[in-house]
Amino acid sequence: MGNRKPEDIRTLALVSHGGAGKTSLTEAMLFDSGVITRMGKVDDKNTVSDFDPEEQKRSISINSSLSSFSYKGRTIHLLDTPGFSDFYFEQRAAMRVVDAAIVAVNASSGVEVQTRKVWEFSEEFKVATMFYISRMDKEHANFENAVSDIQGGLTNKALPLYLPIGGEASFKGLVNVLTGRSYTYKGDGTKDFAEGDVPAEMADAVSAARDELIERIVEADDDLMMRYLDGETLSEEELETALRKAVISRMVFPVIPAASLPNIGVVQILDAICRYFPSPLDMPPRNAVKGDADEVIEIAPDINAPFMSLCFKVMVDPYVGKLSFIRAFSGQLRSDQMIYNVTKGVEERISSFRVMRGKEGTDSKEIIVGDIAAIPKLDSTTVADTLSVKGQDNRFPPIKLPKPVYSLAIFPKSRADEDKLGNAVRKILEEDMTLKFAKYQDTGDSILSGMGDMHLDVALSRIKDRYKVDLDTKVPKVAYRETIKKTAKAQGKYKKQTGGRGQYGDVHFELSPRERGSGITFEDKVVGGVVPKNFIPASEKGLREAAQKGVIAGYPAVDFNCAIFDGSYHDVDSSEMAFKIAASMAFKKAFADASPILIEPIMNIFVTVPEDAVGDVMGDLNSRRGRILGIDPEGRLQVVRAQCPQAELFRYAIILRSLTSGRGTFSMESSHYEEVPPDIAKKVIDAAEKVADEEE
Ligand SMILES: Nc1nc2c(ncn2[C@@H]2O[C@H](COP(=O)(O)OP(=O)(O)OP(=O)(O)O)[C@@H](O)[C@H]2O)c(=O)[nH]1
Ligand SMILES: [Mg+2]
Repeated sequence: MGNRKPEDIRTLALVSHGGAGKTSLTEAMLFDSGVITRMGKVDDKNTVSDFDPEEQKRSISINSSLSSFSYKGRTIHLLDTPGFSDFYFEQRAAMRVVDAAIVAVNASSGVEVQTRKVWEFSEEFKVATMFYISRMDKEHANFENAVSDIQGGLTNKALPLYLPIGGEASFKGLVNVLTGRSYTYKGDGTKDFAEGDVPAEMADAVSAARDELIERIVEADDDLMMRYLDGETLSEEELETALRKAVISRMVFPVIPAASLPNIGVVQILDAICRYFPSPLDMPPRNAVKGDADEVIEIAPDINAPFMSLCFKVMVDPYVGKLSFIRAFSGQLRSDQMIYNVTKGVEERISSFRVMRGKEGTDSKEIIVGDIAAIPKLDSTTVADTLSVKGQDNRFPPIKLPKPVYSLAIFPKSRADEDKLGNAVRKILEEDMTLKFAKYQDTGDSILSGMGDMHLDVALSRIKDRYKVDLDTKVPKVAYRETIKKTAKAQGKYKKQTGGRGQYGDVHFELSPRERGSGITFEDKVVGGVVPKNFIPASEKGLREAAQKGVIAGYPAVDFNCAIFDGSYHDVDSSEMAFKIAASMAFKKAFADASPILIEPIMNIFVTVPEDAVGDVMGDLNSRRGRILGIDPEGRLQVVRAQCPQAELFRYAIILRSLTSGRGTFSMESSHYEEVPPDIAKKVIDAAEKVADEEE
């Protein structure tokens, strides 16, 4: 990749709802640009970008996959992202580091839930965007419907640059509405087409689309606008230049119909990428933070500025090792230089820059502004780190991670599995920022959390296949707590007279309820030294330890005040140990008399669904003991706000998918604790007793 100019680089992401055809388009582009000689298929599990065994097992993409290649003198860095909703964060992470995006919209289903999401990313990161109306050769493909769906639901600045010739099984080419040239494909899977004029029956449609497009394009250029309004004919070249300007400034989002499997229209997409998408130099500066201060500075895409890049992806191959994917936002770097990780404050050696094509890579000696490449074996680098050169301390802002919505408790099957688990989990977490792993003190469970059941399924399958760790999984335990509803007093007296020195401790406790979430307080109300000062801390310690284990069902007791107000001691036999035991006895008795209850975590949940699913979602939440707080419109969708016990939500990712045929998304966060209804509390207490009996 030597002697390249940043002007000739195009860095883009393919994004969409799951299955719209991104991976197939990538494959066709690689074929049409001569990089591969045989076109693979997702269903045959032999595409360049779906190379991961987990992807091939499921015939869907799971990770974003980079293909860098040359086409007509340009370097194209293409990130093929996964569209399945559990992996939407990969799409967002990709959108952060590209200059442009192609949103694939399935010609037979139009705008879907995830299409809307990726459109939000397009707006958030302000990347130049084109729409690819995909799978035009499939039955029920309907270009007009897909376009009006986009115009009505996403943006009215999306306008056809090409119109399809035919559709479904008879889809055979496309017409450029600006130039009036038509491209009719042989239909034999090659990229060969015959160029011609507009088919007569399409003349009116092409002319109308042309007028509409030109009206938009000239808005990007005042001079052109004046001449257009004066009725002047604008040259093809002028229109081309203005269209490029309009695409880069997001005033127009061109729409192109195509089909990757029969390879029709893919060349036109490639040409549009080269012609209309920005080079890195066309992009506005990126914000960064200077040193430890919060001072925001701008990083301009200048090849002569100091080298600045962002690591946006880490891939750990069990054989090749770790690869860190970086996007260069300014300057250039050679592989014989050192790279400085500003975020970690560590300098690391670069062995080479890998120019990636799926899982394969070739070595390159340099990287320049606009490039994406992978660097092997940067030990201290993780996702979202800023990589620069020594002496620089500017950092790109951190990435906001989504909260996990689905969790499983995991249990190693054998001792050997337990020993290997730590390493395996560390490796997969390094690659995937949206996975979380934690041991919960409350319940003792080791919990793996992520963005949905598919996400965890993939993670568990990787742990098993790559790292040979066998695990059982269970629905996590609810972190119940115990508390009291009224005040009660009790005495705890521990007295033991054995051979030598005896044991003596005696305390009187009064427990009273405190506000939810306020924890445990301890009050010394002893008068006249009936319990000597030196035994008070031991009494408190005994209380707090006993509270950890609870009284009614073994869950931590919380939110009460304990006052020690009386007691007695023995000159010889009293000890800290004896007072700890006495305190524990007093606590248990008083707690049992103070109307103890179980409380459970309540979540705030936000469910985003199309209007027609709102009723089902509300009905379902009601049946889960949920409380609907409100419904707010969000674009064409509705957000149902509710509170619902956590115990009812462990499988919500799966439930919502089946309720809405995958059209719903949700997020949740902990809110507060509430009393468990008596019938459910009884079941929890009975289950705890059963476990306690088994353990005895
Ligand atoms: N007939 C036809 N089928 C297509 C076309 N493009 C993709 N498909 C099929 O649609 C399915 C999904 O295609 P993919 O390329 O995997 O779609 P994707 O957007 O990469 O999917 P995810 O990565 O899982 O989001 C596969 O079965 C493809 O063979 C097309 O142009 N025509
Ligand atoms: Mg894919």
